[in-house]
Amino acid sequence: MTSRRDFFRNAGLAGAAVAAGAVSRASLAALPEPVIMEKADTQPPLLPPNGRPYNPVVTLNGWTLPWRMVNGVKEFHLVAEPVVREIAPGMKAHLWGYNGQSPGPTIEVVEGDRVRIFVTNRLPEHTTIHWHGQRIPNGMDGVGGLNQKQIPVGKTFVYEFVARRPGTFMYHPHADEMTQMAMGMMGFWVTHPRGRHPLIDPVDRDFCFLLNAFDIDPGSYTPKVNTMLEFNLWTWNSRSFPGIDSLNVRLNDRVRIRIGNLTMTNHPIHLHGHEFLVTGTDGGPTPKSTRWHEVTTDVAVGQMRQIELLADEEGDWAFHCHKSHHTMNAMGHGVPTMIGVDHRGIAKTIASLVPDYMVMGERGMADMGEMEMPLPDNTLPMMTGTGPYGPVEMGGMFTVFKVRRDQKPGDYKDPGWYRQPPGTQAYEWTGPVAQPARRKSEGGQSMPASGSVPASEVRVRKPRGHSEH
Ligand SMILES: [Cu+2]
Repeated sequence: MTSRRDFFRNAGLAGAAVAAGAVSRASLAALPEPVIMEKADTQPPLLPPNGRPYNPVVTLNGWTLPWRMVNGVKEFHLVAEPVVREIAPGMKAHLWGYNGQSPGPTIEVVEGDRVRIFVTNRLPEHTTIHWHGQRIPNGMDGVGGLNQKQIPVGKTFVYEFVARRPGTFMYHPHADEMTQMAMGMMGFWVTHPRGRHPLIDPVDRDFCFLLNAFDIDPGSYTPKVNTMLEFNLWTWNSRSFPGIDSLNVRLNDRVRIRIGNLTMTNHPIHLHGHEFLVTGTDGGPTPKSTRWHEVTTDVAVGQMRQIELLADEEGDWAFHCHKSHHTMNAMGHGVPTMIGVDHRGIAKTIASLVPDYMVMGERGMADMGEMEMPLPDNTLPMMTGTGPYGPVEMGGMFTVFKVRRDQKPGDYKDPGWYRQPPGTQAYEWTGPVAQPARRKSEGGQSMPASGSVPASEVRVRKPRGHSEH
């Protein structure tokens, strides 16, 4: 029997890191007491209180699960359960996750560690956990029906294996997988190398997060689990911009970022201002001869990518998925392209029927980033966020990589907005602007136009049965 005090002493929860936002639930005899996280904020790294030493990771808008050491075995307790996750300020979702949040806590161990993971099922249906990417005994691989019986509602199963290979991994159910992953059940796993590894360089900051996606109708709370492609919330660790914390580093820090994709589509992840190397996949560290510099790397479905860079350019650098639909929140789809369409006439008519009707997108969509639009409760604006110079017009899979000269080693706090040195920002030209010379005939040299081409005309049909040019 382990009391709450014993558990905390054994686990040696160093610092306020986890203790601050965590509560412990009352005892399950002989099991490590589950530690529950109540906050969606990025928690500071959990320094290993015992076992082999390692340099811990920081999980974006997440945390690392404490363990207890029993006769040389690291024991963890995961509780699969319904959770309320704040996707961003102003929107909460009813998800399924582990230990109070979705995704679940990151599990950090060291190559060669023997780990024992108790998994308690508090969901309304059975579940399992698959330890994606790891070399483990077949009976521990977690595919329900194939490797084990599913964990029934209310029961606890035990997984035990040696973390044989260092690298970047994840965990997720392999039971009613479509539903359980669409509801947010997943977590990150990092196995640190034991001592110096020829392909794993030490870094100053080591971040990790999962790419995930939800389909939650504006005004509702529960994801539609049958959605395959048309998700409306693109998230990093179940958070959407501006709810995703920035990655804060010190100038000239060596930085590693580990990314896993558990959505149904690929995400080209793009960093501004720096080049990086892909130093690892879920197959382990990449041979050095295979590494080349990139600024965007595609993370395909079910893959993990580990990137590394030297943060040697000060500033606030955008870091985002390069699919522009993935840097928008709900309402981004089903809005017709209205650029160039003059609908002054109909706006009044519709407004008499629909009081809150607004004309959208006549001059592009940028207005959406600053408009005060009436939204249903519990949803996020499509394009949002405010920077030091105005609306950022983003959402979804977007955040900021903040490189600062005066950020202290080990300090992960947001330093605020970057102050650019005078004379280093794009500025308005106030001199004369010459009209550009325009080509008179279509086609150019290779396909000269024969004869004159009539100007094309678009016919726009408007309501009330009449049409105009
Ligand atoms: Cu994407």
